[in-house]
Amino acid sequence: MNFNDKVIYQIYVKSFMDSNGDGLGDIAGITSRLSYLEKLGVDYLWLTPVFVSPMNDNGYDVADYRKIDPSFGTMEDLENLIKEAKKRGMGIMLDMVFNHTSTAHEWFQRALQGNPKYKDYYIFKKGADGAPPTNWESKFGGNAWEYVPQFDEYYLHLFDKTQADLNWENEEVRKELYDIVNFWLNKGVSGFRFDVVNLISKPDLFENDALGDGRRFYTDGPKIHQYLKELNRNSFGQKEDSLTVGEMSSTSLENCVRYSNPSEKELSMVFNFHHLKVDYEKGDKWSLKPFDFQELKDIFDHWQTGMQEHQGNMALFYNNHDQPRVVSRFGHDKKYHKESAKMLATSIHMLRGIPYIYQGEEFGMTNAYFTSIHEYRDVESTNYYEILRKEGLPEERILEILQAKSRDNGRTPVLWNDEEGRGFTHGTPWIPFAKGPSVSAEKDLNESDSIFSYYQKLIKLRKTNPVIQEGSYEILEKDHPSLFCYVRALGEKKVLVLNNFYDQEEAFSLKSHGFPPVDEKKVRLLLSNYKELCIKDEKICLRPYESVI
Ligand code: TEU
Repeated sequence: MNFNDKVIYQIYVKSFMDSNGDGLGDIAGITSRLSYLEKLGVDYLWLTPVFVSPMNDNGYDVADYRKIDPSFGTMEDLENLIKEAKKRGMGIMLDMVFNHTSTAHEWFQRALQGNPKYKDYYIFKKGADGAPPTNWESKFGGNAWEYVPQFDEYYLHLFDKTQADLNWENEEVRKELYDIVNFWLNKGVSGFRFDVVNLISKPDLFENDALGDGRRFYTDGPKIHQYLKELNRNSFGQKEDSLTVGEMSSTSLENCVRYSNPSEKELSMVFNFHHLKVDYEKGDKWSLKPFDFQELKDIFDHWQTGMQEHQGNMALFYNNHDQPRVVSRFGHDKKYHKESAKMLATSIHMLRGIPYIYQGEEFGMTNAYFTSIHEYRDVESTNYYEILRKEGLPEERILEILQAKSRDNGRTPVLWNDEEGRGFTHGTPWIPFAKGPSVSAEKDLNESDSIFSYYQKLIKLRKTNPVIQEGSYEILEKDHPSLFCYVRALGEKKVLVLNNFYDQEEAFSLKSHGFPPVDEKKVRLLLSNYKELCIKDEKICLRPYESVI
């Protein structure tokens, strides 16, 4: 099935809406906000993991894939959400974390007791000369192997040490996972996100890397395509209309084409993160660097053209629960808050692919602006705080880096209104509210030029224009220092998208790109984030952060 007319909304459950006053978002909270989501016009709601978990990584450490964590509610709550969402034309997508389980999972506990069947569910290896099997670093800092004294062996954990990697080589493991997907399909779930799914196939040989970076050994690993085809065939592939998206860490275009080209029968679409590393200094996330606009465009262009040429399908996004808020990152969250929020939305929604909106983005939520380490909750942030301290960085510098880079920037509770508890909770929120510019859903919705209404229009444009769903993509003014411009084309129709990423006025000449002048008949304004089109000397002038479609 083709999903090009669909828009997906991501819900970080813990921070979306608290229905019972314990300070934690929950499933019943989501149900209570369905009319808001229906009004926005989205088709699917992707829920981050709601399964039983010790919550060391906020649910990405699953201890039971078939049960709802009590902090999020009950199975009945989820069934009710599926039913109520369906009434409003929305499907529910669940987040399947299949690269690893929590060490609290029964399988791992049995493995620790020495049960050979379950030990083979994980990746246990002998050390080498008193050191771990390899020098690979975990994504959350430190070595990726944890020592288990009773076996004199180590188990692999690419993420936290409480997230043990599963052994996909073991057919029993793969079958267990298919059954889990089928269990949820039978509950009426419409789709799935598969967490870091391109890391599941590990190499035959575990070797050291000169710099301790093991990524080249396990990223898009040797049997990855075989495993995904098998997963497809044995579970969601049997339901034609289920939507699947794979989260692909440090992946390649070539592999993403295979993951998402329908003829390969693997997944419906893929996330990749190359465009979100353009503010990393030499690949290091824990550094500060203004984002490289040219690099951002080059990456978009490379992926748009490559995926189009080979019929791959891209998930389009800037925000999620692992990323700082884009309006604070590539936009201007103070002086041009509204303009830049809308411009960034335009730049991504009009591309070829399927757009994702992350909770709060639709009314311009910003970074957290925390000033003390005690405000952070994320395991990656607190680990790196310690690591950077040990490296000798001054406290203020570390806090400055966290302020820009921490995953908690995207995890503060949704600001529904201006009351105490911000419409999110009647209790104490599990993490402080964002301290940035004051925004709220209610405030935004009350304004005639709300960011929310702009998102509604973008969604409507996609739904009513086949050219946005199916059209080809081509970049214009490739090297322009401030503009990201592209054309989508289908048959006789063309949609021209102009985005100014900076606060200086720029101009775009229709004529020199072969377009007729703006008039009622041939060239029509579809949408802009400014009130009226500005034309000077037969050129479209693009004011600070202006978008014109
Ligand atoms: O994220 C995978 C991932 O690649 C990021 O966590 C990334 O490593 C990190 O942001 C680096 O800065 C997925 C989930 O989205 C994330 O929340 C989980 O923590 C992770 O997998 C482990 O399950």
